[in-house]
Amino acid sequence: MGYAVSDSFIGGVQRDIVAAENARQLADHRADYDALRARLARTGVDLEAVVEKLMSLSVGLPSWGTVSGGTRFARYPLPGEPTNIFEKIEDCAVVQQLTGMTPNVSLHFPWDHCDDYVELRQFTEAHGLGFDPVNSNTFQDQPGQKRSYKYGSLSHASAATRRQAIAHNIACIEIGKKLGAKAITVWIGDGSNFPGQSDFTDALDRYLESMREVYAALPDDWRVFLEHKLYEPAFYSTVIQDWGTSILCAQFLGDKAQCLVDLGHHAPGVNIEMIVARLARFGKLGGFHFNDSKYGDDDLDAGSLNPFQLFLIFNELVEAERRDPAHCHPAYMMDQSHNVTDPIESLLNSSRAIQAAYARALIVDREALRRYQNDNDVMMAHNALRMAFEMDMRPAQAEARLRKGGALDPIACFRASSYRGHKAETRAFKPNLGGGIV
Ligand code: RM4
Ligand code: MN
Ligand code: MN
Repeated sequence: MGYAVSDSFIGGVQRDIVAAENARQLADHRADYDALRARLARTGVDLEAVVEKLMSLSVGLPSWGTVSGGTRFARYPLPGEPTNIFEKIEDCAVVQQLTGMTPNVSLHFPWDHCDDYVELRQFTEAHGLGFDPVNSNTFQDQPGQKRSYKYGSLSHASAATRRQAIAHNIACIEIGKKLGAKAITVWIGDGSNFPGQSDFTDALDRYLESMREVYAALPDDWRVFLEHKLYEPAFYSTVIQDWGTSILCAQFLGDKAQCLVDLGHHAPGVNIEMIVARLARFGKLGGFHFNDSKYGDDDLDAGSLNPFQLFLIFNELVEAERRDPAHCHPAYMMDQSHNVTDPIESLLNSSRAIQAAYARALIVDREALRRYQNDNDVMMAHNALRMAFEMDMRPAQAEARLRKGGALDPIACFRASSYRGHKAETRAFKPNLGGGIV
């Protein structure tokens, strides 16, 4: 196949570039870190403990997020972008190399189909990566596919189409088993565009019946994540449209079924952090798709528009973990579409934004917050969150990256490496200029 692993192939950014960039910034970094440590110590926060926590943060990379995304109008491909799953893994390895916080890749089938999954697993592991949940795709027809998903998949009125969609999900589980993944995320585009087109209850019943079969194919140590989204591609009704339907379905299916929250999949203004708290309370918070959104499922870079919301979400995640450390382990992933930036840079920057939200959530004075809440001291309760959000935690974040062998300034290293320029010379350029999100 030509994807033999060799030393020169592994690790996209030359180690000496990272070392030189880190050395150049080290003295400033040390001074900033010491200042932050002293500042936080005055409020009883141990910065070392925060850095330890940051070092354990793991956010999965979406294989599809390594390629230039697009809108339904157009796509502007980037020379040097990956053309297959092996090249996507190479790019993910760069993000992990520089951030140390993205050790797993989430694959999407059939987009990431390959002939030899043993080879893919070895290749991925040789690049220092593993696998997060696999994703099925029954929202699109594939060449040669027998039955169309135009009118739905797992909830389709035709039993034969439902069988095809069920078989695809089970095939994804089989691939995931070969790769060492432990979960499958199921998002369907099923719904309707016209009032009257579909019966809400029948469609949901058919979905549940199909999902029961997918659920039955899960190995003992696997989970299935149900991902809701309010609209698109269906513009009138969607079968799994919100977290209410999602948790009901997860409860119907059983313990291995949990809900996945994609930050772009809610109506504007919805209190997503509260959804997180509710799902966690009932043991159904399975996973996360990080991105940012202004209008709908925009798939913008995490934290680029609303870092306060991202912080409030992490605040709930930290709370949930504190309440139930044995059970609350949501799988964190990014799900973004990079339309106008280099995807690697977007993934680096998004990692930083997610890490920042977590770092700030970790320094909330929870005892004081509880006290203010119980005393109905509204302003001080609010400020307990605001003060943490307004703290510049970048030195702690950089320290966590450094201790994991990463970069003090990931984007500077990436740019210094000329990685993309090199790939533009060596990778085939197969531009798909048509519309479509990926
Ligand atoms: C959907 C949803 C899914 C993702 C696809 C590409 O809107 O977010 O998670 O797999 O897009
Ligand atoms: Mn998603
Ligand atoms: Mn989405």
